[in-house]
Amino acid sequence: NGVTADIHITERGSDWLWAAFSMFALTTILILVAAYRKPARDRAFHYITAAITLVATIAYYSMASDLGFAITQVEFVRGSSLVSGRLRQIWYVRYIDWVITTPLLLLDILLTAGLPWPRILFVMLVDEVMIITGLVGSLTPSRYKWGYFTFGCAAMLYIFFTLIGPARRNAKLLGDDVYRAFLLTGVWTLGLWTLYPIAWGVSDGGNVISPDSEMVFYGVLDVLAKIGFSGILLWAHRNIDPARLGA
Ligand code: RET
Repeated sequence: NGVTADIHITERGSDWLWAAFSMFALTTILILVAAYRKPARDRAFHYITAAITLVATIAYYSMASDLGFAITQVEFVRGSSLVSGRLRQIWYVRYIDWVITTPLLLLDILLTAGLPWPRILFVMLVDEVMIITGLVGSLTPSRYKWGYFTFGCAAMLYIFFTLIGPARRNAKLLGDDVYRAFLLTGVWTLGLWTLYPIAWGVSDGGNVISPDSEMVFYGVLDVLAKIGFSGILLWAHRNIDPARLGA
């Protein structure tokens, strides 16, 4: 009955993770090189963004080495009923990555929008609720995991409404170049972040796809949401003085 199915990634899964590791490592180096070519006072966004890709580099080092997971019982569908007892690898190391990096991604966007710092801090804390409910839910064997998932989705919606409402209105007041940088990074983020709960639903949540497929699904999202994001952000900021944004 496949009691021990879905355990461990394959050799090819690991190869893909090493490729992603290399992309994150290279991006970190490139961002730091770009940072040192600027005056020290203009490097705020470079440092935040390099921290994001550096943390991802370490997370991918772990996963490529088949480290950073726990084995948990999950429910699965057999015939027409939901039975429990099958085991699955839960990659908790990705949540440790996200709990550090997703608030920093929001910091990049909300500093661009020039929101007051208490508001930025609060949105970052709500983001931590989103990630930690996802982690606890993923380690919960029973269907109570979907309760955590629901709390996480509510937190994500709060973040989205803040981006679409107050952050967008504020960015608009700061001029065309800032508004363009905000829109590009904001739309990129909204579009990609929406796919994460779907990936969760078919992996840690519903146990529908194998750990290898999970690595491809989340991996592509992580590369776009971190490396793609960094490129767009730093390019859009090339002529904006960070001091203008209080950064
Ligand atoms: C979880 C499950 C709980 C509900 C929701 C989730 C959303 C996660 C998101 C993660 C974004 C990660 C990024 C990583 C960058 O590399 C925790 C999966 C809503 C949005 C951008």
